[in-house]
Amino acid sequence: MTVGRIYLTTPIYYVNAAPHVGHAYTTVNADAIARWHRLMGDEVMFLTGTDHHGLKIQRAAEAAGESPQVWSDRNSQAFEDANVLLNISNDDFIRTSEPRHYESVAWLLQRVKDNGFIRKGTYEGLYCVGCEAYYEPSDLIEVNGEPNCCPIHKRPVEFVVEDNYFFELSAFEDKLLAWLDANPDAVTPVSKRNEVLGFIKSGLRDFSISRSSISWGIPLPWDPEHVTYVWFDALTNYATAVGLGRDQERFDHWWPTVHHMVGKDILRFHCVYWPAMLMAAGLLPPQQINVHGFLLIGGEKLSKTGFAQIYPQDLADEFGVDAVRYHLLREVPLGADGEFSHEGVVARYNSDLANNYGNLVARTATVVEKKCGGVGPAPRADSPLAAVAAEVLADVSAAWLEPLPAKALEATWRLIRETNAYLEQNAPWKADPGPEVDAVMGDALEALRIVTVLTAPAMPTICQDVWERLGLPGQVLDQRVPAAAMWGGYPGGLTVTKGTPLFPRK
Ligand code: ME8
Repeated sequence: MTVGRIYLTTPIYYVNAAPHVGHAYTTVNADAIARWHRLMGDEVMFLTGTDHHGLKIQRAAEAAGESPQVWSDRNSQAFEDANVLLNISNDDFIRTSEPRHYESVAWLLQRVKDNGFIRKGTYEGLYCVGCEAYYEPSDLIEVNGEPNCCPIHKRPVEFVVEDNYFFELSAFEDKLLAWLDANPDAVTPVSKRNEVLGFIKSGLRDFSISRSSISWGIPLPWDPEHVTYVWFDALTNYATAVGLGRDQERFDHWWPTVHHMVGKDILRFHCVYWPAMLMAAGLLPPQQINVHGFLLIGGEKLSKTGFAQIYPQDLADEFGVDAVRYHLLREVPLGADGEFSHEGVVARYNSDLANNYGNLVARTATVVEKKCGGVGPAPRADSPLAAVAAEVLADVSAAWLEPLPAKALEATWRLIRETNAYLEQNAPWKADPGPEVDAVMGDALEALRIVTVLTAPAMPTICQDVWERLGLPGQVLDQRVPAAAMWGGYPGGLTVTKGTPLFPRK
């Protein structure tokens, strides 16, 4: 079920604060999906990065007494560090302050202008600096008696009047609807697709793409007094990284396969503005946009400006990197909002990792050591676990491609649970060494091998460790599914090592 080639992206994050688990949620999910595709043998390009322009960044730099370039490039490092910490396998990291991006943005703007979709006008509007977006009065809410607050940042918006260039989004209503109609999977999940359809059908307004009042941004090629404002700049990063306007061959290679993963806060920009901008330039809209919900703390969106903050490093110190990755993938399935809590991490760690996967590894290795002389027996072709493993492989493969990592892991854990139950039923630890015990342990080792291949995109380091404990050679991530996850791959005769507990109980 290989897709052949896929170009995966995360949003580029604003550099005005340190990365928190909200960012890690998106990046780890995209990373695991990228790793699954590599495991399938697909050609993968995986991009993440940081967003450097805009008023928010300019103001933060000014407050620190630094140039926005220096300030934003330094802060971007925190995101690269978080990627290293979380073992993110990105092939590129883009900063919108880079020369390659200036070149690609200028190319796109000029192309859209030449095609007649950019015009000059005056803009009056209510602007949220936090979102870097204009709001309609009807979108605004009252917060603690303060009217006209942004529904996301809960702070008053600003009234702005200026000469701007506009992108003629209104010209794309029919084309966007036709695109969504022809591509039912272009926006997932379906609830978010419906939101996009509703937004387009309610009527699209042209949006401002430039500002003359600030300097920190990319100058318009035909009017350098203006800088490109935020979304035309930020969204283009995805095209920059594969050579838009600079390397046509590379762009043509990757662009038709692009899949964006984004939070629901930036759904409109990715599912409406961006496809229209691409169409205006005569380019293909994204192949797929996967929109997820928010991690919440006590019902509130976890954000860098609010009080509710949890940093990946603190969790990694306590639970280990792979357990943090597992939690981010498993606890809140992509799509809906979900609570993130310390108690939740402990509970899932204990149930799924310590009591299930960790326990299966420990008890299997212990019995092989005690009853099979430390050498793993081969599995039986007609093991009752073989049928379960086949079903699990089909479910897991389908779920990763939806893409729903939480569902894929849930399906994988079925094989873990059924193998633990099979061991309990047969209780090889009570039996005398012999063919019966060997048969049961061969089956358990094989199930464990399959589970370990299927879990490797989620927990690459732990799974490599288990792979080696099972005596298997090479790298688990160099295996190729589906072949490597089919029953019968464990050869028997390998030395099995018990090692220290993988997931000590919390
Ligand atoms: O919007 N739960 O950057 P940003 C889940 N630069 N995901 C969360 C989250 C939470 N509580 N908090 C943040 C921007 N995220 C722009 C994007 S893209 C061309 C430009 C994740 O730093 C989620 O992916 O505000 C969300 O969409 C993104 O971080 C917003 O990051």
